[in-house]
Amino acid sequence: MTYTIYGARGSGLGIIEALCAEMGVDYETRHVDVRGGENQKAAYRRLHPLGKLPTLVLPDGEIITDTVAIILTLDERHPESRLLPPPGSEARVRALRWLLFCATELYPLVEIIDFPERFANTDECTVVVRGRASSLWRDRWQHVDKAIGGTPYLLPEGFCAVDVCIAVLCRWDMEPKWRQKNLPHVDALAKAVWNRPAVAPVFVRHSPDEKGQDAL
Ligand SMILES: N[C@@H](CCC(=O)N[C@@H](CS)C(=O)NCC(=O)O)C(=O)O
Repeated sequence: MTYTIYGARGSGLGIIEALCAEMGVDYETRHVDVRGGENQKAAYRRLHPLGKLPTLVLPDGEIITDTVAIILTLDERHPESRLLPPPGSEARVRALRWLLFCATELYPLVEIIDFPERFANTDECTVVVRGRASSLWRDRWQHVDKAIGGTPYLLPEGFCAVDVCIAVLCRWDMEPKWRQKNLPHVDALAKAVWNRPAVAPVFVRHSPDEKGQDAL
């Protein structure tokens, strides 16, 4: 009954790894060398057709890509872990709303910020496109900040998987000081998540290296 999660340090792997640690399920991680282009090679593309991370492989070999699909699958397989509030509850509606906000309005900007050349055909355009995505990234986070109930988690009902998504995503393309000043609720939520006993060691593993660089 071991889950296998593919990803890289500092990537969305941290979300799935932290959730598996919270649930106390057996899992192993497989490092994908994004800087070396391993994610774009045929072997990894057999798992994820676009070469993105993270990818989860279930104990029976079923492959799941995309963070929301992974979270919903884990929630369904381990309802006792309450990764998300129970089906039919108002809290679940709010959790799904902000989970999807993270997945559809925030996460796609990361590809533009990390790989602007995929969206522009000159160096000049690349700089403009990256700058615009980065500014949208900061604007959109303001909506997450306003939505946080402040317990310190998103929902007054308590911790859920969306908090982990927020705590991982808010580390990207954002100086900690800027986050603290401009997104005080996101910052407090992230610190609470990073300090959870099961999550803390995962977050240390996913912190930037001594040169301040992520693995991507
Ligand atoms: N839709 C995917 C997006 C994942 C994604 O963009 N992951 C980044 C790393 S955090 C990635 O794979 N970047 C490498 C690339 O785009 O080639 C999800 O929700 O998991």
